[in-house]
Amino acid sequence: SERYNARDAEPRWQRLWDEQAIFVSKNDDSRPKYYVLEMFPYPSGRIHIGHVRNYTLGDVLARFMRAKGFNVLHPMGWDAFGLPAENAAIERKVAPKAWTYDNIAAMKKQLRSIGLSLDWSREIATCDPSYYKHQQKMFLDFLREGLAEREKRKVNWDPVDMTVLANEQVIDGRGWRSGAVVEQREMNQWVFKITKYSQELLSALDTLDRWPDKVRLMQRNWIGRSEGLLIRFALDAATTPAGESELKIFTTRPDTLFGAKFMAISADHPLAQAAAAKNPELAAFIAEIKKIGTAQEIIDTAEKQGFDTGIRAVHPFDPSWKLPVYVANFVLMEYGTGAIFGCPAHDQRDLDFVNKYSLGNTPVVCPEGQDPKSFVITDTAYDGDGRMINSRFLDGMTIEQAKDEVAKRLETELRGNAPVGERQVNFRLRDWGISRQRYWGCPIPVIHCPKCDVVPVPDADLPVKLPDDATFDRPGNALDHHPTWKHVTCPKCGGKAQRETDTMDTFVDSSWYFARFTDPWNENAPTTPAVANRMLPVDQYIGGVEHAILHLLYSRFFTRAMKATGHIALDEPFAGMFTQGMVVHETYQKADGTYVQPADVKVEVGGNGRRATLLGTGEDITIGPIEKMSKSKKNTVDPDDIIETYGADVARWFMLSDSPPDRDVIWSDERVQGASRFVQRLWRLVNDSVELGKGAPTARPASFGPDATLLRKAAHGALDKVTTGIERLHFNVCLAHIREFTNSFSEILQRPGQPSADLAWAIREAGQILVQLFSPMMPHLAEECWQVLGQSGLVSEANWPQIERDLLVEDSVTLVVQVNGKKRGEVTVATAAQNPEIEAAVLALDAVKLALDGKPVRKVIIVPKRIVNVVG
Ligand code: ANZ
Ligand code: ZN
Repeated sequence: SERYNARDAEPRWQRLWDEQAIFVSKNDDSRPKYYVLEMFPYPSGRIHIGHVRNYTLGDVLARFMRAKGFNVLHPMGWDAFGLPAENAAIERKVAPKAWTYDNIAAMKKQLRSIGLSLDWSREIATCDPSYYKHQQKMFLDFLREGLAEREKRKVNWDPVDMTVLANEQVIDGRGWRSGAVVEQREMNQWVFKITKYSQELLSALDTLDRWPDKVRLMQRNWIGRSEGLLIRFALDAATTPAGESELKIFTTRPDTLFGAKFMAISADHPLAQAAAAKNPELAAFIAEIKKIGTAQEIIDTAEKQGFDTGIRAVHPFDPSWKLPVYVANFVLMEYGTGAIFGCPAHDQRDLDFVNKYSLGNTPVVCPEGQDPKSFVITDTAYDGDGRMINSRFLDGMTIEQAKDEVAKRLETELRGNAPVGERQVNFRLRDWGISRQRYWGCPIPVIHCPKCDVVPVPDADLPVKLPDDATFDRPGNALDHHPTWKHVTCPKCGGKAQRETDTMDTFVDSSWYFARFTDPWNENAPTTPAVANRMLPVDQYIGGVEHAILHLLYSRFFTRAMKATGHIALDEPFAGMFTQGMVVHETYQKADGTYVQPADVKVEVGGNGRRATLLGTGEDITIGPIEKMSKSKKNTVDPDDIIETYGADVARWFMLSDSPPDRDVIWSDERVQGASRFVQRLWRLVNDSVELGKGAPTARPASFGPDATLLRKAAHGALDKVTTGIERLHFNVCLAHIREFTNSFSEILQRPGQPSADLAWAIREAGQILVQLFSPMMPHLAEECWQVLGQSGLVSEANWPQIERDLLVEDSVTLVVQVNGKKRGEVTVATAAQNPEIEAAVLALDAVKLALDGKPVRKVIIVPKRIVNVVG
């Protein structure tokens, strides 16, 4: 038979699948549903190899579940708002909308060429008014429900992109895109009240047992729950500015109160402001430390600095004990109360601080087994377990007991009418600031009226559409510059008013697209609740671990907020989550350090290992480390090139073959070529099997001879293993089983002579099973083979083969044979063999006779399925 020609076959099958709408899923389908979703792409212009991996993983599962009889929902769309479109507008003078839709068209073509089983009838682009109209509606619903609010906030301002950034978009104090040093500004911002759900978002993580532990842990840490105590420290009146009398702190370690050496407050704390009013030096210090901003990484790494305000606080358990109050750069206003007491012996930051300002330390927790008298702290704080020391009435207690004792005493002690201490749970999670000063995003549908303040845009006026004629000739928000767009009349009083010109963070767009996919045709509402509730949750979501925190957390919040506003009736959007590894590749550098593309390098394996030279010039090239594919390192491969050269099936097979899907896979041309050879091998094998299976009877033979049984066992064994492998997403293991089965299959096909009728039947069966097994991974080749097998219809629509469990039973077992406890050999017997049979087989072994050396057998001990010990 001829070689398999992917270039001819692949587009042909893609067209056919399309024409017959094979992968379109209907909402009124009565079969059980299965929702497979991969994170939808940003339309940057080109599909990259990471997309190919992501979508192939999802596609294998989708095709498999379809064959298993599910109504599979496998949609695709575009996360289409965002900065790059505006940058393109600035750099290339092309409108963001045109740029985006051109990219979508180009990428859609690329996606089609991969042969994905996608339901394109549900395609959505988040920049389409028919999508963001509903997002605006939900914003207004959230506003009514108290889940959206306007708030004056200190924000990270990117002076180059001229926009507010979320904390996570600030990396090492710089904007994630512009790289500019981020400034702090107070601005009116729209926020979503995600913190209303802090505890719920945390607790529900325990129910997500089909999520990676790693991701759940990251979310837990991000939410950051801590149990602690609020303590009101009295301030020494003589040292305190008028109007101030106490300092409220939050601590998770009230047990360490007797080790306190100082108090510290944030530069933004009102007490700091009050003290600075009379102290220019302090005011200057505050101005200085505010420059470093609020980004967590910076604060954690910056040198600890403080300034003594002169104010003294009174220890809650000892009126004569006065503690100095510092303004310190490591205390954040946004967490707890913006004030702390410092216990240097047991907190590293506090220790660094006292060591700088010579305030000393007193250990109050002593590790078990350590003599308290010799326990001193110098440079390393002790944060482990132990018993209380130097702590008066707490001495001898465990940390937990001491925490409880302090809480009890301070809870019951009153000052004024209020208790001095109060137990409190704090979360690190902040409300989600969604305002962005950008054009290419979803407009926030409110109007600012000088008389009526903030007025929601009436539902009937939605969507608030972006103007198509924005200009990008100066920095800042093009919506704000637009000559007419923002000028409107107030819907309430009819007076002159202005539209909100902030647009929503693009994370909002991706927080509910999975729900929209369930009924993207509904023009009147974001979802059709009855449909959404039936089709959700997403059964398997697949994407990069870079979205492990924000996107997933925001989506979990959004689902709850949509439930609160009646759009949906569930809490958790993603029942199963899978984070895929990256595609990585070696890097190649010239002597001058510039990177060159893999395509321009020749790698040879010689006596001294691998050596690389530049094609053409023969210049020496340094082989660098294996890294994530990136444009800057030039270690990318273009999916189009691969598909053009080898076909989509080869690219898909390679993506699945080498590593478990959650690990990185190293791109290797040799292995891609290996996959390509395997495709031809399968093609030949299937054709040969048709040839040899020709004489097979239509009816299943009443019995099978040894060869046929061997083949049937191999086929059903592979079927069994691939089935569970796909269910567990162990795709690389599945591929190994398919290869193994291919080997046994071709061995049998190569036997000389014409196969008997039963073997011919088994060959035909094995051919069918083989094609179905690889059909989720290499669907085009599988369709082509399916035809060769003489099957009617499409393999994409065939039911998954039934496993004959009887064939999976191992019919022989191998036992270790010992004589007087020493291993002498092995024996293989029928699984069904009884003890006398086994005994006879063992005693007949030469090795056993030799070891017994003529002595009589006293006993034979048989450990079923494992060991036979002959005692002589
Ligand atoms: C005294 C103490 C002694 C503390 C000790 C720790 C160890 P988590 O677990 O993250 O909630 N803290 C409280 N508010 C702060 C703020 N706004 N900025 C910086 N630090 C703040 O951390 C709680 C601990 O972080 C609190 O407990 C407080 O220091 C500090 F041996 O109080 B601790
Ligand atoms: Zn008005």
